[in-house]
Parts: sequence; C-alpha cells; structure tokens
Amino acid sequence: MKLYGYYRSSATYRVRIALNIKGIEYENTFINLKDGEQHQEDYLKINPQGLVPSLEVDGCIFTQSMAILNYIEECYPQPSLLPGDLEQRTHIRSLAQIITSDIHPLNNLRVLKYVEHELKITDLQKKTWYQHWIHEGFIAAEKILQKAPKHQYCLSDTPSLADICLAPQIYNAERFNCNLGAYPLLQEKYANIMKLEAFERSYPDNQKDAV
Ligand SMILES: N[C@@H](CCC(=O)N[C@@H](CS)C(=O)NCC(=O)O)C(=O)O
Repeated sequence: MKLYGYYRSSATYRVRIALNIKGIEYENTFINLKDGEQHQEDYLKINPQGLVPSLEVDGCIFTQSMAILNYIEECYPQPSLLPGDLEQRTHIRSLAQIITSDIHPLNNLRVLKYVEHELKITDLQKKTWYQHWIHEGFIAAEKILQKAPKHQYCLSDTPSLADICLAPQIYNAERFNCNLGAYPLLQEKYANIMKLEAFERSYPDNQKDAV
C-alpha cells in the first residue's frame, strides 16, 4: 500500500492512525501542500481533486479519507474501528462526521487561501474564522461525550473512528491556539488516545516529511 499524504494534513493523519491501529504496512509518498505539489499534473492524475490523502492498493487508487477508512475497515475488520452495538456505532459515526463534515472542510487550506487572497480578510479575521468553526463543532462534540462520559476513549473503550477523527482536529486546534478549556471531556479522551502507540506513531511531528 502506498499513502500519498502530508504530515500536517489532518485527513492523511486519520488514515495513518487507522493503518497503524490495524498494523498494516505501507509506504509513504509525500505531497508537500505548502509547496503546492497537490496541484501538479502528476498528482492530479492520482487525485483529481488535488487533495491528500490518496491510497494506492495493488494499482488501484482510492481518495477521500473516510472512504479510505471504510475500505481499511472492510478489508481488515480487526481490531474494529466501529466497536459496540448499532446505537454506539451510530454515535461514533456522528461524532466523526461533526469533525469531518462540519469542521474540517471549512478550515481546509484551500478555503483559508480563498478567504485570505480572494476575500482579502486579515490574519486576525482568518484566525477568528478558523477558531469559530472549531468551537461550533467542539461544543456539540463535548455534549455528545457528556452522555457517555465513562468510556476511556471518545465513545468506546477501544479506539474508534471518532478518536481517529478527533486527534487530528485537536492537533489543528492547538496549532491555531484555540482555547480548549471549555471541553474537558474532549481533552481527557485526547490525552488517553495519544498514549496509544498507533496514535503516537501517526502524530504529524513524528513523520519523515515534518519540517
Ligand atoms: N474530504 C477530504 C478532504 C481532504 C483534504 O481537504 N485534504 C487537505 C489536507 S487535510 C488538502 O489536501 N488540502 C490541500 C489544499 O487545500 O490545497 C478527505 O477527507 O480526504
């Protein structure tokens, strides 16, 4: 398997965590988003959206991190990223989607570039925008965790899709100096998941392309 990604890309970070949880060997091809390598012709042949991650398996290329996570889960069901009964699994998916559908797309690099260069907002406005969407999502996520606060990780006692999505989003929040004081459960779960080797190995700063 070959993972096309960038150390600080949260969508790539999600896939790294899943591969590491499942113990799947993979090689990396680094796409430097800062240098715009995602827009180069060669990479656009791999991912026509010009986004990372992409995962190559036996000559077949998959894009979109959540589709890739589903693929990994279906091919390597153990340990499951969707533990528990249907109700629990649905809450896990819900938390994952708050992050992947309602926070991350609004704060992605291309969106930030657009508001900065096309709409000419200031650095302060950009930071306000970024933090706003994180807080909106995290307020809801914290409330979801309040309904099942006793789990070791977000919504289960083994790491799930929700944890896989949370870790990168907290990394981003910290990068943009978001105050996470209002989210004690998110912080507690994050501290627990980051003790796991699969998460530690996947951490952006521990990647070979980290600068
Ligand atoms: N929904 C996509 C989002 C992928 C995405 O936005 N990737 C970001 C990095 S986290 C990217 O490649 N950004 C490049 C850009 O905005 O130019 C997924 O989950 O894979």
